Amino acid sequence: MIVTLGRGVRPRALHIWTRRYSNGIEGVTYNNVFYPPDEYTNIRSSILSHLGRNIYLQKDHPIAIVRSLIEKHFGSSFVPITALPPIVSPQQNFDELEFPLDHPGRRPSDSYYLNKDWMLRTHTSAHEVQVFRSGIPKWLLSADVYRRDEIDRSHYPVFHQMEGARVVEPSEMEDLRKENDELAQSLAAVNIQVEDVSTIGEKNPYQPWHNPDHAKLVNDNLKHSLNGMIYALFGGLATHKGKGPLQVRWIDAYFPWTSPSYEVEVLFDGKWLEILGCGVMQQAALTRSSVPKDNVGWAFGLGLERIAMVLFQVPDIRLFWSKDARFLEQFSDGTVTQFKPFSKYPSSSKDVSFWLGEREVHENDVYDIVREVAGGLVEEVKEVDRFTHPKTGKSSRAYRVTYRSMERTLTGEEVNTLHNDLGLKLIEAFNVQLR
Ligand code: FA5
Ligand code: MG
Repeated sequence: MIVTLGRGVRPRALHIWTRRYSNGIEGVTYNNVFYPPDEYTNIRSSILSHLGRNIYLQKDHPIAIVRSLIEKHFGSSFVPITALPPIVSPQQNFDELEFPLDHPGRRPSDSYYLNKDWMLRTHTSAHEVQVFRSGIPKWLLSADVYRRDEIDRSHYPVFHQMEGARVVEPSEMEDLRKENDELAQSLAAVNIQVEDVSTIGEKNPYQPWHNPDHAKLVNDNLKHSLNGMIYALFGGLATHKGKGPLQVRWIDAYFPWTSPSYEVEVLFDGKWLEILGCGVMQQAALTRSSVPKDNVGWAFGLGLERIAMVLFQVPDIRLFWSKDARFLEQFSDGTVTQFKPFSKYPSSSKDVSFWLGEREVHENDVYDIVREVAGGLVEEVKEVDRFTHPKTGKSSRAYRVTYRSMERTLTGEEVNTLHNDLGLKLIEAFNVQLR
């Protein structure tokens, strides 16, 4: 992998940026391809440095362990797919999946763009059409995904998803009926309680062009397959803790490329945790992949970090990126063990407040600057105040930044330097005035 900044293909240090564009980016070269910047460019070196880390493929890494557990559960008939490059077109990430043009996910405030034609995938669904087109009927695709989001212990701009999908031909429907009966029987025999509050109907319909019997068989297969997977992952935990059955909940959802669509939640420590989104593939998306029109398919996308944090009891999502042996040496392939915190180092919270200039500033722009300055040393950023002066009409914002290293105690001086640097970067990027 080569990540270079600037016009040449010559690799340069990631911290070298020229100030040609508002965010200081001259352009990115990745795998020998140069992506010229334009008004969409909002990618930063703190994000680019994650490309190619591939922690979901790393031996004995918790994210890779969860991936393998799921692949093992689905068995060898589901083809595992990995290592697809993270740079995709907005066509792949959105258009091929029927996203409307005004969908908020398309905004540069929510997604990372290299330029208007290329972006970092925001979900593994970006590869659905291409994989279906290859003709593989059952597959599991894992990858790193990128989203501009808030900063706290469960949100990091890079995380991992696994996409699973299956397409069924009309001639296979009778076998699917038998398979569904068997899956239902084995689920009835284990300690799982599935609450299904989803309702097929006007808001979440079967597709009118489907054979209703086939659509229902595929829909049932989706539900049984995912309940089985969830039990395989979490069932041991619930039983182990003697807390009664594992509780799973299915609720209606909306995704532009599936109908019906669902989200699945698991009750964990008294809270419902969203694990995945899924549904019956919209036929338009399958047709785009050259899948014959009487085939019916399902797809799901789950968050590997969400599952790993629960299974391994990892309290902060940043730990997955740690290169510290005290973290990495605790895990080994094929087994789920509880993370033993090596220490909780002290945190330090500091406020930064500023008057906005001419420009509106999106909170995700602020979070990206914090990541740029503090990297893995920031635990949380909270907006603590938004104010508009009644006379001058000037607006101000205040954020509380919590710094903490997962690996050592930060000195007061270090934190002050980071925080001063943050102030300077905010001024530079948004032309704001510190209060
Ligand atoms: C999607 O990304 C859809 N592509 C899922 C899908 C696939 C639907 C196929 C239908 C068919 P969503 O944005 O809800 O949906 O994310 C899916 C899962 O990724 C979530 O349930 C969660 O487990 C995980 N996830 C989402 N955002 C984050 C985040 N910021 N940090 C960690 N995990 C996340
Ligand atoms: Mg969701």
